[in-house]
Amino acid sequence: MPQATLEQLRLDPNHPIGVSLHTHGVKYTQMSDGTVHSNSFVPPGGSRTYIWYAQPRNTNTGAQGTAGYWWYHDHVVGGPHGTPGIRSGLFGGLVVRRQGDPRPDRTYVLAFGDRQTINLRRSSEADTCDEQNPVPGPTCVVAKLGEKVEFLVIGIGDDMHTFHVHGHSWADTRTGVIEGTGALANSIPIIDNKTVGPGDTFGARVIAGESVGPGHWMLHCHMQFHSDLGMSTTFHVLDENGAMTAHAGHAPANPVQAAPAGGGQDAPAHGNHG
Ligand SMILES: [Cu+2]
Repeated sequence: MPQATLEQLRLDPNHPIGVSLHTHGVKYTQMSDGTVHSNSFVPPGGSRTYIWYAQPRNTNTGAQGTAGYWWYHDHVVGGPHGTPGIRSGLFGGLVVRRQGDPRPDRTYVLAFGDRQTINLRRSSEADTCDEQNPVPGPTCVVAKLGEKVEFLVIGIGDDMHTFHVHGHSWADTRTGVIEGTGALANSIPIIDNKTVGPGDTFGARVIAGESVGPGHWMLHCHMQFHSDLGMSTTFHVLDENGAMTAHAGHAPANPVQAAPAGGGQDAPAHGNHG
């Protein structure tokens, strides 16, 4: 990279230029922390191997292990916290499973972030699925009817968000799946909306189209002013043949007028006083 370009990237003359890989949740020595603070970043033209360790639980020592839904990100671009690096997309998702954990058919990483973005896009740019040939990716969330779909939701930036998907719900457990049928299993809440703050990560496991069928299901932040500004995409559920169903469109051609309050001849009674 030309020196002039590097200098243009330098936001803080006292901060070195480079990139790094900093992860959450798993174990590493400080030499794999990915910070200027620990001198574990990569200067221009350099390279570095980062080593992470996944660990099982240890009931003898009380160590909780590293299974979970995590993310990794740059920590040095533009400043000691890598804020411009994260904002420009230098992040990703990391799943660590315990042996025997249920495996999904598909995993989508969805970062909810600043300026009402999902994976740094909003409105129509957040959903670029080609209806004839949908290619799964950061801006094309698609699955076939019945597939087990795992969402790894990441909060980036400065705002709180909520992850909400229409027509689907999941168990609020470590894996999104309930094991067993006892009283404890029955006490686990089933949810369809979950708060995600900056740096938070969680997994949500759904069965595509289960009990609701294929279609184009909205997936959005439920902070209303965020969704109104475009923090919304679509979970496309294909039919059993892998075909996209016809899109119903955003509004009916001939909108049906809502029945006025108070009801008319056909309005159902609101109570039974007999
Ligand atoms: Cu939001």
